[in-house]
Amino acid sequence: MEIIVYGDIHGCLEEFIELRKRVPKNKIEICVGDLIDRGKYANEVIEYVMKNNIKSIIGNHEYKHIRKYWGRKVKLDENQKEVYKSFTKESLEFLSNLPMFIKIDNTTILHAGISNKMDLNDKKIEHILYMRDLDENENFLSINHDNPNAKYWAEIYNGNQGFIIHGHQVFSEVTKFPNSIAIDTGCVYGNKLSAIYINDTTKPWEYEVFSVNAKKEYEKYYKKF
Ligand SMILES: [Mn+2]
Repeated sequence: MEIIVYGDIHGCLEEFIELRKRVPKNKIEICVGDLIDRGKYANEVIEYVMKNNIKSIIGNHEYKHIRKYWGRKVKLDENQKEVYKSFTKESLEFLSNLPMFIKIDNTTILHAGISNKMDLNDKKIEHILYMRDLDENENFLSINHDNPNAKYWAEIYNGNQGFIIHGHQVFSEVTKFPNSIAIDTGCVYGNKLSAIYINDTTKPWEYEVFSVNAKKEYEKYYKKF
């Protein structure tokens, strides 16, 4: 199958529309999650995705808003409160029905990452929305950890859940790891929005990259690219 996968959009609708003009046409299009928050547009991005029949998986940002919608106890920041208010019922329903991951042939699309101990068929797989570093026993570490032996998950991932396309962790360029590709190039932080075109989902390591530069720095990144 031929697919296009887009990195974290985070409300950068204008760059997303530009990027769609540059990628091969009439393919299955999939967003890697984090369509919303931080950037200028939120409900507009969701409506655009729905209208253009673009697929998406859940990112940690969607998950927060969905849990709010489901009546769970969630702490939204000031910006997220405004974003939440802007959602139509249709948009919230759309977000509520997104899958945690999409697997096509040997290609797995998920938001953040996975460890070799996890199975996508497990019941509790929320960590795939937040994964960054693993400890020496390959256990999940939260974002503020101070473990000096921590490793970024993709450096040790062995491919047992398919070749993974993901976002979440920002890299200045689309970055290939042994069994995965990171495609969040930090558009909302003023860098660029990227997509990859995979011509055959049985061979996802053969891909082509497309990018458009961010129109501006919408939010400050915590470190330099
Ligand atoms: Mn993100």
